[in-house]
Amino acid sequence: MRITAVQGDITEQDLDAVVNAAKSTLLGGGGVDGAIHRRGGPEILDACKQLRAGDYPDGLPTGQAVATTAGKLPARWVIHTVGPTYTASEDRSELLASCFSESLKVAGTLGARTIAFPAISTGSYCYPVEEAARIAVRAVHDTPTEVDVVRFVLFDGHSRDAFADAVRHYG
Ligand code: AR6
Repeated sequence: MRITAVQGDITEQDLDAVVNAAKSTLLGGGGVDGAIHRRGGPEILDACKQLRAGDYPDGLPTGQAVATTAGKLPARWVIHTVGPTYTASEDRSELLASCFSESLKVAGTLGARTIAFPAISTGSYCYPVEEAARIAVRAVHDTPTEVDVVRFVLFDGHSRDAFADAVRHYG
């Protein structure tokens, strides 16, 4: 598996699947979530509403993942996952790691071989980016998968550097 960290916009990635840092309602929000729904168009929200009407009436639990169409995005699928909100009083690293391992499992069931991840939980959910990067890269590295390209796509230079460091150490 080839793991890389690049600076860029995840909505422009021409890979099989892009991962969305969703909220558990699956009904859109800000950050990456807002960008994916905006650029992908209403097909993604329609698919999310169907998931809510079907298998996920109470929303998607933290640490789990589910796929929809990618609408107008260059990718084929969006894999939605819900990161934990950071708190110093409780270790939520397993939940964050689960976002990556569960997304890879969903990718496997779709037959996706290439996938882009954002820096899940490091925006609105306040995870310190260096810690999140270590957790993310270790989780990807430790998950048995058919996926052979994993690209972390980071919006800002600081996050890119943190993920590039983690890839050097743990990838
Ligand atoms: N491409 C790549 N990275 C991006 C993009 C983009 N287009 N846009 C933002 N980022 P966040 P979270 C970066 O807040 O912390 C939402 O409202 C951003 O700079 O999107 O998991 C959802 O609806 C940051 O580094 O995700 C949820 O309610 C990183 O992506 C909640 O926020 C993650 O920031 C999820 O919070």
